[in-house]
Amino acid sequence: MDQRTATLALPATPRSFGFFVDGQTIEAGPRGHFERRSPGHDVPVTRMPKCTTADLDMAVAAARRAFEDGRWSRIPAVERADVLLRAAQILRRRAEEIAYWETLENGKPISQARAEVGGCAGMFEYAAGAARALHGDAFNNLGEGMFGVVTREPIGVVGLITPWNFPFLILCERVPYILAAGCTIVAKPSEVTSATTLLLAEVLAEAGLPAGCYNVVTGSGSTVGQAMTEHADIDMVSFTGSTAVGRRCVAAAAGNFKKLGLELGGKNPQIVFADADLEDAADGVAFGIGFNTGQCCVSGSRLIVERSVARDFEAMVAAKLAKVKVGDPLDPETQIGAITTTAQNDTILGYIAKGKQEGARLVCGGDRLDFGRGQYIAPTLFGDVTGTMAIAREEIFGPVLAVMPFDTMEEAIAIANDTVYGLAASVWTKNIDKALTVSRRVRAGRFWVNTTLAGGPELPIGGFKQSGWGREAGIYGVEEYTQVKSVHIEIGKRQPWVG
Ligand code: TXE
Repeated sequence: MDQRTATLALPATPRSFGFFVDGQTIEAGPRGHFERRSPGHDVPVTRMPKCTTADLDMAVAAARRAFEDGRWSRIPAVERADVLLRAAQILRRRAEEIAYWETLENGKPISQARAEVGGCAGMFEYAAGAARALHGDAFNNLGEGMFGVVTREPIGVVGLITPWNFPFLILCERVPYILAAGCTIVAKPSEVTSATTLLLAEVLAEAGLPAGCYNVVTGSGSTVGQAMTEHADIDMVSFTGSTAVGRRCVAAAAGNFKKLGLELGGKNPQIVFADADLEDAADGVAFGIGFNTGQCCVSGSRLIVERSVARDFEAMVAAKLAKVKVGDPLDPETQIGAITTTAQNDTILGYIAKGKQEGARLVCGGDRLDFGRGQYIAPTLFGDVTGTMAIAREEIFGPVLAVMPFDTMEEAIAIANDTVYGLAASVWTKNIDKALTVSRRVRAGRFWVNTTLAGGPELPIGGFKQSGWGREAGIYGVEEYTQVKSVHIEIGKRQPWVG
């Protein structure tokens, strides 16, 4: 049977992983394991070493040695590019295996995981080019006796803390760019989704990345993650996760003033004008909240829709959501899989209860779906939501959409900006003036016109306001992991200070 059209089988026994330091896989041994159960099937699928802060120290020391001796940071960019291109080829070859473990640990549909791994290979290809394109600046306007050059240098050892919603995609929106800049890495994946971060270590080793340049320490956020943000020998931490932990990272980073990249929460608006292609917009809005079970920092979780079409449009979105195929993540037909963690499942159900309590009108969904095993929630839509309700203000991180009508463009912009977050936004209209005005006035790091959740290796990712600091991906994402040095070069003899 064709593997890509059949529902895949669960592993017979959970797969045990070691962690990865200085080119070596180290078994858990006396550290013990975390066991991960598939959220879609409620069976154990992987076992990860419970690493300690001593393991982190060992990984940081390896990354520091690798950085300082220049085995990666000082080789010609074309050689770095070769490794990244080989990694892309290996990723494509091993895509099926990576997608399988991603789906088992995360609960996302296998078809989506496959597409994500393909996208990740593209990130490596783009970053290979960016490694070679990265350059500084020259100042030939300083007079006869002086020439100025600005160089970009890799920032050093980067700690990478990633979440469970896109374990591999978020990793690959960073790793190739960090490597392209010439840095070395210690990665700490979420304790519930570490498998594919470790599989990437095998891919990079096979691609020829020197030992010590990519290390993975598995462990809890409160121990290994916290120690990483405090570590005196890490030059920069890139953190993706909750705003609360992001705040802790800022405090911890003060120790050695390490640079931080932060991608945090979002409460992203979808603004729909009456003149939009409403069929297209309804599909986009349903995708924007249903994709990855709404567990995306860029999910479009607030539908701000022109009042004249609000009720009809709400019904169109509800009809779309009712048709989406929710179910077994290993079934290639599935569009929405399981909720990744039991804590997140409880959080989402808690917000649904709160929405009802606060007087929002439940249009569709609103409950868990019972498939006999695993945790699933029906895509949910609330009408009559006001700006003070929790479901309008707080990041739910689940398939729950809040509908808020508007009368004028000014009002739509005001509602869109009435949030502490600023990660992403979409506008749906066939009027170019409205599209441009809204795109300029909404405060968000990513903006979509007549589409949503579009991405790729070229355009940068990151947030305004409390959604974060810095940018990942694109040439900006490579530059983020560099620092600039100014070099003044005297031509001829300098003007003496002492006569
Ligand atoms: O995130 P945490 P959680 C949001 C979303 C979700 C909420 C909670 O709203 O409901 O966060 O999710 C590591 N120092 N997002 O609790 O705890 C942790 O091990 C250093 C938005 O899972 O922030 C994991 O690797 N690191 C989001 C990573 O941080 C620490 C993605 C994220 O976990 C740490 C995920 C500490 N003290 C959740 N504590 C997005 N922006 O996409 C934990 N970690």
